[in-house]
Amino acid sequence: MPSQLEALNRWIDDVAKRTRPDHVHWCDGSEAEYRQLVDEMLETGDLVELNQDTHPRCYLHRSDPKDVARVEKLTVICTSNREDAGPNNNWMDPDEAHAKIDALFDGCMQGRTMYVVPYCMGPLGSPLSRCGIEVTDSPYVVANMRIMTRMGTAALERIEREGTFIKALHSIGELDPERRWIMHFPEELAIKSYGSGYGGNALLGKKCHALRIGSSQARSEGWLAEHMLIVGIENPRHEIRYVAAAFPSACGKTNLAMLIPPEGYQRDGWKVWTVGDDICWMRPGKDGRLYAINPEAGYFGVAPGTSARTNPNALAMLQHDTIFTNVAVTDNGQPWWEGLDQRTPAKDWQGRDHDPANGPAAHPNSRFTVRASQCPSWSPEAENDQGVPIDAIVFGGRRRSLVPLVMEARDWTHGVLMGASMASEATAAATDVGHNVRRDPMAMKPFCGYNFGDYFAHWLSFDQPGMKLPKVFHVNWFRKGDDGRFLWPGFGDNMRVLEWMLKRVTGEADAIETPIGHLPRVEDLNLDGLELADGALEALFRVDGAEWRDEQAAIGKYLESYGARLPAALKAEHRRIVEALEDEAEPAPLRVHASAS
Ligand code: O2Y
Ligand code: MN
Repeated sequence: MPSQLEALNRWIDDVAKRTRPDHVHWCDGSEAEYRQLVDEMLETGDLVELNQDTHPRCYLHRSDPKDVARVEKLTVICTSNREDAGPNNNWMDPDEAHAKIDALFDGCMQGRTMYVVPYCMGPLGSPLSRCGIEVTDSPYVVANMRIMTRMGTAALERIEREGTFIKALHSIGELDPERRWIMHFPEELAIKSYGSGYGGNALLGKKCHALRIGSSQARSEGWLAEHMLIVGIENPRHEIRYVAAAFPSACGKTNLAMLIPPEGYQRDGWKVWTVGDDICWMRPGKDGRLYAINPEAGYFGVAPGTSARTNPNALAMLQHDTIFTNVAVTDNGQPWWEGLDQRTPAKDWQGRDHDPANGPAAHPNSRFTVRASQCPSWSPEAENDQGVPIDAIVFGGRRRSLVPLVMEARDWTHGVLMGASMASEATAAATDVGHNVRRDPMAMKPFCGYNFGDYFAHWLSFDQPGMKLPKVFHVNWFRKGDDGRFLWPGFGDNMRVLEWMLKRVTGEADAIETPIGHLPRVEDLNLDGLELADGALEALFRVDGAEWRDEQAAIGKYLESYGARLPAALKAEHRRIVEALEDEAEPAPLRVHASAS
């Protein structure tokens, strides 16, 4: 048997033979190495210095204008059996996929340096963490991986000790959208990505490893790799309870992860601690609870919309040591994006003089990359090797109508169904039922590395005797009134909903039972200091029987698309809800004082 180091060296030699770089650099992850990379990128123009007086060690990267986001249609799962990838993924036969992408890799690094980047997803000493090696020809990717992961010598040492790692090969190639693939080989624990230097396509530790390969590994090893933020909520008795929450993009995930409680809550001693803003790995502990780590060490957040009102914590952390990608710049060299403030930028994301006729100044998917510990609400528990115990799992989507502000699943199976039927508006829709709403189970549609039918079964399998599973909730911050305005203020006031959930966890609050889940009683929601429009509360919790029967019909159709792989228990749970809705002509339009279990 070759040692792990020999196997690694052989793989690196093979890659170098194919890609033919001028130099090979093994990254140690040191500060000196990072500085050297930054200096080289400033020299080549890959990075532009921002105002170093107001934003020390902050830089701007402008990506190729045709390379600005993840590309789902070029993202494939390569399994021997097509059914294992499922209808939720693009599929390619592994041999065909290797042949296709290896042809692109041939000689692609000539004239470039090949960087070997050992990284660890999760705290270096945690049994929940997993390692990988990304080989890339992009210094921008290396710099981002150093912020986003535990990268360098310590990760390499763990790989040598552990004897296993994900092989992640990346080249920016020609940045040609016609010669671009993001391929995953879960059976080989390998990733190959060619032709993009952007975010999820190129920082292979993130979506490719921590979610697509991670979810498949998690299934075989008995844990969960989820697209979830993790927050700790500290109450005035200094007890901290942890919540994991899954939302599709554009639902304010980073804002919720860094929430600042309303003034009254702060006065009473409530605090929010950020463990993670995007990805959560959870596994059962000896006590039957689920313990979670954030496999990442940084945030790759969307800049537009981030402001002193929406996310003061994020704004504070972006004042230094941050790489910005595709934001605009003010005339004094500061980063700028839509929603930040009233200033007019000088240059847009492509470096052109700003002209509103060209569209937004910052690209709508412009990003910041920053170390997680720079966030004022960062939780030191993010470094806990054992992870944090999760008391509540929250699913959510953007729904202008139909879906109440919050509801609680009656049990784990119902919670899994809630997650499996999650949906969010893709565009401003006239009506909330039908093709404008995209189903996005557990917010994992673009990220689950295997068949969703098997994934739902894996979720259900955690419901075993002795397990103390989290309570499951569904939220909708985005319900609108007849006047088209949001009924709920969101942001810091979402704390009120989180408090109700945690009261449910500790048995301190009652609830109203409806066919679709348990709703809060008004007296159990802390609404002190909150001014809502007349009738808003009733509208936020209205459950319309006819609309919900239509919704359940749409959910049933969607679930059927997973055919024989759909677990019978999930089908039965769906049937139970359909029948309960049929039994009740008009379920529970906010019964303020009625109470149920
Ligand atoms: O467009 C990209 O490549 C970034 S995608 C992304 C980045 C950070 C967190 N979440 C996401 C996502 O698409 O869910
Ligand atoms: Mn995400």
